[in-house]
Amino acid sequence: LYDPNCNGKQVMVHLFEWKWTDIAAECERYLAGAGFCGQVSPPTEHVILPENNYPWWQRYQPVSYKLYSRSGSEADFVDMVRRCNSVGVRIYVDAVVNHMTGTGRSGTADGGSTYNSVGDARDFPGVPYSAEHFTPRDQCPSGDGNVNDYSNPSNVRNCYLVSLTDLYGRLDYVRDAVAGYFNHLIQVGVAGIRIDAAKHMWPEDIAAILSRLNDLPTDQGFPAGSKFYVFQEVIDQNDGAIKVDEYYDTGYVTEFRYCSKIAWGIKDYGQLSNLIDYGWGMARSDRAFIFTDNHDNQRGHGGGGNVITHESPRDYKQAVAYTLAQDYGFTRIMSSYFFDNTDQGPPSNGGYSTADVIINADGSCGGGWVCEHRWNVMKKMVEFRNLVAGTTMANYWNNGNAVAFSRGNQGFFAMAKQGSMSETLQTGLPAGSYCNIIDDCASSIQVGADGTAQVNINNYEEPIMAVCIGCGG
Ligand code: LM2
Ligand code: CA
Repeated sequence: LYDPNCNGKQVMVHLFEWKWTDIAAECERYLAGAGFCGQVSPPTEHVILPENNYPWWQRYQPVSYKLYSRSGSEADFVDMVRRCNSVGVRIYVDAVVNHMTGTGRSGTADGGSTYNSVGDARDFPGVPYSAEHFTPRDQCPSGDGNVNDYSNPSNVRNCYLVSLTDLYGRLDYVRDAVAGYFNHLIQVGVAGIRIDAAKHMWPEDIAAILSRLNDLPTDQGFPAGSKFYVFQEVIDQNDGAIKVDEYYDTGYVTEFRYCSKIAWGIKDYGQLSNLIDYGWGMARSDRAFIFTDNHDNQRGHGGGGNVITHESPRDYKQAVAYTLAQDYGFTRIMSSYFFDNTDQGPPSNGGYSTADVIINADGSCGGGWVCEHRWNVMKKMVEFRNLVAGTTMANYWNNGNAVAFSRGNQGFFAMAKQGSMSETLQTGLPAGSYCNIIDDCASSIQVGADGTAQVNINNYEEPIMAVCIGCGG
């Protein structure tokens, strides 16, 4: 439940809207060597909306739990999970189980299942669900049946989120159906899930689903008794009745306050000293699932917010580097595609067919894919985070323009907002010479017997130093 089952690795990348065939290849050619695990987009059958030009959010309107989506078929999905597992890259699925499609929709999904939510109909024969499996209207204290009062948990959890047909999670039938979907993922070899819209589900309903799950399969390399890793999407920005700590018993929780905090800290380095504010109610470290931005808030969805994204590369590198250097939470990196409008789907071959990810000769991506996870700073900081795992931050120093700290006596990190710094600092490291992995060892520090070193940074675009025992080896 709390172990990402990622063989000790500390970071996952969200390969937003990638096809299964591309992810399988990426596991083998990049993620395994770079030390990542990976989150994928919802694999279930979903609505198809040509009238909205096939937006990315089609996949947040499931039609059944058949594994047939814009990213590929069940056979492609199984092949991806198995190939990734065999190179040590664990896969986490984005699971949409609070609801099915929006109201007023009908048609046939890409895996062949029909759906009808027009009027009072709630027909999803691919599961199957019918009207009695959706939250009764008298359970929702809202005038129009939609979520509109975040101060009232019954409103948030029993009403329809942006008119999405809300599953009645109190029913054993619904719990069994969702658990059946998850047990299918487990049998394939998926290591865990993001629970989409968990804030809109009752924690006891989530617990009841999880209590029905099998252990992870030993034939996919999981130690006997391994549990499905769970991180729950709970957007708690101190603006409503639902708090992240209600969900600690059922897994990790997304910590969206971290997104605003790191954005603020990069703008004003002095604020980095107060990054984790338990007075704000931020989740405890062993339950916090953190990221600088996600697929929603990078495009103003899911509540949006002031977040730094790949569109400001210099700030973004600092934000991700700091996130990976410090010791709070379990971390996820975003891997995006470029977009002109906030609904736009992934790069396509025309219409609904998602384009391949292009890998350029220099290792960057083309064809409209950003691939932040392939940027040099991100790759190196993932190496750093994996190697210093288990240590805590120490020797913290911050003068408002530059910041530095050690990770126990294993690693040392420094960053300079204006692009340069020159300071004698305590590194916490044993005496010796250590090279900066961020600039591929072009610079280094000499640590004396007392643990101090002269720390110089002179690099405007990537003003970051990371050294550690074992780094760059
Ligand atoms: C989430 N949080 O709990 C995500 O933060 C949010 O982005 C997801 O919505 C939501 N869960 C449901 O999974 C996304 C997208 C919405 C989109 C929904 C459903 O951000 O814009 O809503 O997926 O596809 C769309 C339309 C909306 C319409 C709805 C239902 O944008 O206008 O509501 O479909 O037809 C009438
Ligand atoms: Ca609900």
